[in-house]
Amino acid sequence: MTVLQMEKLSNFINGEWVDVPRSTAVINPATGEELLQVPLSSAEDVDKAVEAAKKAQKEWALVPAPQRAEVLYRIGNLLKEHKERLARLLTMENGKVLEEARGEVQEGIDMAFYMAGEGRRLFGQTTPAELKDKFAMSQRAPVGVVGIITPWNFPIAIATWKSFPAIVAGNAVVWKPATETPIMAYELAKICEEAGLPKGVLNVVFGTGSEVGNRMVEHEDIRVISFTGSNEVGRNVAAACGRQLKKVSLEMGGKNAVIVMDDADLDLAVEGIIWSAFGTSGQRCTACSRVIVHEAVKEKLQEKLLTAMEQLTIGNGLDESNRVGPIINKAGLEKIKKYIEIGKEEGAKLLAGGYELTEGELKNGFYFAPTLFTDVTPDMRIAQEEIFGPVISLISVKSFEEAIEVNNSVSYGLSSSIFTRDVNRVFKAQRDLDTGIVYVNAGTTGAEIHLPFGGTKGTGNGHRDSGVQALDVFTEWKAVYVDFSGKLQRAQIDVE
Ligand code: UN1
Repeated sequence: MTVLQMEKLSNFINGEWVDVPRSTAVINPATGEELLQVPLSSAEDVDKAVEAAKKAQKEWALVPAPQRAEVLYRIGNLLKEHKERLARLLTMENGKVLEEARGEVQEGIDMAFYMAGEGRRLFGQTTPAELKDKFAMSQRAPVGVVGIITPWNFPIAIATWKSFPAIVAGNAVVWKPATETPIMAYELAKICEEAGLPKGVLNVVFGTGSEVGNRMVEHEDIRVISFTGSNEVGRNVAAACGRQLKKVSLEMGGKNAVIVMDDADLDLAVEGIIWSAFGTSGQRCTACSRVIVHEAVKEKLQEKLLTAMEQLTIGNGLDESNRVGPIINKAGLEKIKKYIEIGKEEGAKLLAGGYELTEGELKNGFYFAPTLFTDVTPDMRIAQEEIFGPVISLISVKSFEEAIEVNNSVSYGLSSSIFTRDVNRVFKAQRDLDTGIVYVNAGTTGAEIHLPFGGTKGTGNGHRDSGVQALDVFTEWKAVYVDFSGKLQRAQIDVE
């Protein structure tokens, strides 16, 4: 039976598919149609998942890492085999256009193979010891049971950024996917099952943040929480984890800018802006929502942007002629509309878009016209707060230094980009842009999975997803000393 023939999804606990009485509808944002029901689990369901994970983890940690990695290789191959089908399902539950959905599944495939490689590395360090006939090393140890909480905008990629490093390092996972996009979670759990991941190593509990998420955060046997979502929720998660001295890794969005200098290739800059601002309808943490442009090229850039925006085709992502899909749901749409009003009240000039699209086939979905504000000043709310929609604010500056300053003037620090041909500016920018990710002559999106993903300031709390750095979230460093002198040697005292 394919997932769309199912009426309701089940939790995946200890390798079993477990029915939950309460549920809510999953809506295709392109059409407004119900796809199926997703469980609304309770705190007790989380407890059961943690219990299973705890038991499974003890065994899993003893499996040699290269063998743990073999499961990830199989997962990677299955993801590859099912890529097209998964991409279509992803488009249906999330709305992103098929081309982007394929790209997202590809991130999952890449992550599987990359982390499988870690099974033969998981490097630690050997260091000299202070004393004779003594050996010292530090190695990574799994933390135990980890909780991952993932958003709807990248329902499979982000899940793999978090679960695969956790799994290869010998942890067991309790995962709460977003209720808007549970199909990717179901499919990934199915693939893990088919790949032979031992039962209990990955558990999926569907439900809301207030029930499932809260219990995960409070549960004393979950030693790490890795969360991607809104700033407001992330701060609460961090506070609760802090009270329990629980490690927490947060990724909470961005207010990413493309800087266009007076010497930039403007056509290239426009392509970069269009792709990173309107791809995924602006619903990426990395989406470009500010364009900081040198005053000498402002008019020209504006004109070129407007022309390019007119060419964007908007509609159901399953139709490959569409470049921009819907917004996730009504609430997302309302939030964008609210910011359009705020922008107008603040005195920004609306040059394009600014309205919901309801014509013809679009009427039952949630669509918003690509929007361009100009004459925006850096302190306006539309230039400071994350809108999570297809809205760009154009800010004009007089110099390179001012551009950097404006870029850094927001509370977020995820991604940034600069278009310039001046090599000195390139190197200054990569040093001075206060974001976790910097692009030169490319838009703000498109992070690759083998590099660290995350940001400074309000974007996170110093941890990174993906890349080898993700292992730091899911492992503890253990220092090991082996004294082979046959006598008691006292460090710091018996040193000759
Ligand atoms: C996100 O929006 O949270 O860099 C993830 C990118 C993608 C991932 C985005 N590779 O845009």
